[in-house]
Amino acid sequence: MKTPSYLYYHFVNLLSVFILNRFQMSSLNLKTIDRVATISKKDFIQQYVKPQIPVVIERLTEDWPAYEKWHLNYIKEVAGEKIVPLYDDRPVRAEDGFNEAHAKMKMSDYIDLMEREPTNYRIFLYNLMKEVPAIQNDYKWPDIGLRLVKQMPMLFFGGENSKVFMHFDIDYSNILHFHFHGEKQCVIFPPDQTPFMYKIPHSLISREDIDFDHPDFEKFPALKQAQGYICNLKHGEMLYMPEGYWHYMKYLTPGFSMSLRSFPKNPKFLIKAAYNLLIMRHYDNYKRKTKGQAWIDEKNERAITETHKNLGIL
Ligand SMILES: O=C(O)CCC(=O)C(=O)O
Repeated sequence: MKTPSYLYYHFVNLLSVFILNRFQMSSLNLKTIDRVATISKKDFIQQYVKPQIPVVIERLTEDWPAYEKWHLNYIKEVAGEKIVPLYDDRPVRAEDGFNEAHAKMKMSDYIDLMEREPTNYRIFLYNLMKEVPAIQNDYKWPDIGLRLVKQMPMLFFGGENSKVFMHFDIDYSNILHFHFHGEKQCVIFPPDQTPFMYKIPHSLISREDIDFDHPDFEKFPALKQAQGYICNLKHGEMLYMPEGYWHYMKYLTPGFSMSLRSFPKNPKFLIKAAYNLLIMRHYDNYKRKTKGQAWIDEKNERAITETHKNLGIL
């Protein structure tokens, strides 16, 4: 005869297994990214660049004028009159060109909107420094052992809760991603995790209906095998993302970021970058024009069927 205490413990046991399973089933396999306050050039190269491991450097910007200045009110002051391109999180459609903006607004109106309420409008890859050359004096090229591409860096802005879809960059660069004003969460995956990412063919993105905060493992079981990293970036902190890393970013509060880049060293990535720039994006644009939405739908479908076929998922 089973005693009440036996039944009680059995019940608690089952409940904890259930909770544990649910927990494992509902979250991605993510390691917290290493953090250092400062690091020498030699250690950065040895410990992170050579093995291609991400790291957050907390105090790299402390001696930049940007550390004091780069807040949204300053951007409003220097760039408020500029008309900026905005992107929301709508899925790619055939009628949109490659990286075509969804709306335009005066920078000051956009900053007011961000400060007033959560908005999913973001500014993606905008050359604000070309428009407002004065802000070029606010940052320094870090002497960190990477040969950085000395072109004007792009800036990214996002309102509270805005999300940058999971993607990797067309040139597979090493990226130094600096964040200002607010707090941002970054979820990143090394390029060798691509088989699990439901990559859309002829593009740089994962399927857009994947919610990387709460992935649906029934529909996207391959994601259970993906092993990535996570960090939260605060004002002035820099995330080093090695070559070709997938990244999904979520602005926890309104803020903005700047990326500096260094071309990939891995010859495989250099070839892929050249292919993406010279062939892939033109081919994709051509197919969108000639096949329309059917091309987008076909690619979305293939992201699932090809992923599952390659991994032997029935
Ligand atoms: O955080 C953002 O808004 C986008 C950043 C990004 O995708 C990049 O630096 O490549």
